[in-house]
Amino acid sequence: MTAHFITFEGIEGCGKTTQAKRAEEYLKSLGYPVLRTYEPGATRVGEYIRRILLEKNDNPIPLHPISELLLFSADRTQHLCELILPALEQGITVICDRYIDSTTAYQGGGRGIDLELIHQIHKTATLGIYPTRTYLFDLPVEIGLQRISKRGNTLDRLETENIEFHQRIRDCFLRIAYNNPQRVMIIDANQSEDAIALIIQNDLRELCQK
Ligand code: Z5A
Repeated sequence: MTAHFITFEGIEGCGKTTQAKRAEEYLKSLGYPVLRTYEPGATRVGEYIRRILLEKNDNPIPLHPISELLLFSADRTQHLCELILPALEQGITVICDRYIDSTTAYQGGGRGIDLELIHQIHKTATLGIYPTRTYLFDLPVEIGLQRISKRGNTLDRLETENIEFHQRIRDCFLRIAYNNPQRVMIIDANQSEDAIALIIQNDLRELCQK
């Protein structure tokens, strides 16, 4: 298997982290080396950036939407240089929990930043590295937010946004999928964990043969 760059995307509470872990276990059980990672915050610089962006605080740091976009993008470039690219170069498949589609959906769909500007920034921030497969976990926003609220933690700056904000994000994720059918597989996230894991395993098996 050539090393693949696989991303897991979706609204909050959609279950992608649970499934990213299961996909990692599955590929490892087949003998493939895997790096599972996430955005934002997987590098040392990224930890600082994540704190600015997502600190769970009743009084979050005020941020202009463009500053938010650039901080997620800075985290990404650092992540690519330090972790993703070195792994791919060594033939290690990378599973990444959120990547460019989250920026398009949250900062574009959610915040309303011009999508053309976001795509231009992606070209620079990604160093031209795009995923070969993306699993989009699609779920009604109300269910995702219910799952998150069960955790009972203080919410971060994005989790406290209203339901319309989250609905725009879901719609934008779906548009990305319709525009990129070769890369993005939509998964109905309102199924059991086992049913979803099986769908992904079947797809990964095919991907491994390429
Ligand atoms: N963000 C952005 O705006 N722009 C960007 O460019 C990037 C990110 C990269 C990162 O948050 C935030 O940054 C995110 C987008 C924004 N928005 N917010 N807030 P994070 O890293 O803290 O967390 P997250 O990525 O949003 O993930 P999450 O919401 O914590 O969870 P999840 O990955 O979607 O799901 P999960 O942890 O696997 O499951 C959530 C719960 O549901 C958990 O209790 C599970 O046990 C349960 N679960 C899982 N699967 C199922 C099924 N199938 N049925 C029932 N229950 C389930």
